[in-house]
Amino acid sequence: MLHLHNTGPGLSETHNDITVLGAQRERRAHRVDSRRLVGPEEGIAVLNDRIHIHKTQQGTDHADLAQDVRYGLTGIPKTLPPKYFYDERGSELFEQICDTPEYYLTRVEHGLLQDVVNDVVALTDPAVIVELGSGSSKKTEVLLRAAIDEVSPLRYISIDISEQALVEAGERLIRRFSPLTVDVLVADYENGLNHERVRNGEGNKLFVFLGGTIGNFEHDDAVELISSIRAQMDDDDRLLLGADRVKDTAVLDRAYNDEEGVTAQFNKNVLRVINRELDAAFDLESFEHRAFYDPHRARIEMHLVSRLSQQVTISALDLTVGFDRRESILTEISRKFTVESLARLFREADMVIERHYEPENGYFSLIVARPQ
Ligand code: AVI
Repeated sequence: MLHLHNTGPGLSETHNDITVLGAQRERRAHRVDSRRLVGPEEGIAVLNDRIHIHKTQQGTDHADLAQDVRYGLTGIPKTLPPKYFYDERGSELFEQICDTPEYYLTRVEHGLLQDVVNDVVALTDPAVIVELGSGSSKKTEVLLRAAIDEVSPLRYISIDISEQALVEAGERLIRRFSPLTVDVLVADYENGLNHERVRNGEGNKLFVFLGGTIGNFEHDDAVELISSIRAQMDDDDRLLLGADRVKDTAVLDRAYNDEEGVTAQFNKNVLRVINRELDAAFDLESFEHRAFYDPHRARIEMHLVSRLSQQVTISALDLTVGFDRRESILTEISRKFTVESLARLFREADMVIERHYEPENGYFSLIVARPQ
């Protein structure tokens, strides 16, 4: 079951409408299924024709990491940017987090997307889907299945820094959906959004930013990111954004402290990355994972806390970092939104919310927005 916030004229959806949306989805999914191409046996040549991989950042990653680590670990308090979680191992750990019973975000967003996807497609009529931070693109399949039709070709552009996950996902998608072409942009968001593949092209574009990743940005950075998506949009283009919502603190705390300890491993993975890439000597056992919800700032904070007073050398930076006992590194924030804070976010990015979908428990939001 689903609620839609009434965000504009003519939008007085009720639960009855949602039932209808579900029925449309079933019919449409059936029709599209019968068009699936498929099976790896159908050939790598076709596959290569329909997938292009573009790397935009070769050579800069390492310098960025060095600069960010020096800046973050010599500052007060110590911080590290969350993007460095996601090497191959980190991306796999994140996929595992999504499967833990405590991490509701992925499941709730996926279910909500299934419920509303036909409405989203009818509203946005995309010829090109541009996804930021797509990772394994699993949820995107729901969207692609609904957006592909018999006559018009669909182009999918995925932007992420995790090359392996992107390429695997791209290959899977073109096997599964026959009229689809894929451009894989191995890039950060800024470079990806400015890529000529994103700037050029016919037809409506639907930009997609799912998973609640917008919450990993401070407010001003989130406004800047949405503004830079907006800068690539024509009047008929749209943005589909997923955002996690403020809810019971215990539910939030559990989601970032799963019993199996996958999130703890994911958190510590940033130290592995620094050890490997910058020849550092972090002892992972001497740091503990700590994540908690701060209701005043409406955000989860994730930290790595030093169990002891220690010095850690980072050879490639010619730097030794001192830690007091219980001193922590802030490794990630994950902001949680209200209907009002989401409205403010889009307003400040000069965008208008056209649809705001949420499940009955209000756990998550999917928003379709257009340029003001
Ligand atoms: C990617 N991002 C939306 C996740 C989140 O929930 O903020 C990353 C994550 N960190 C710990 N668990 C998941």
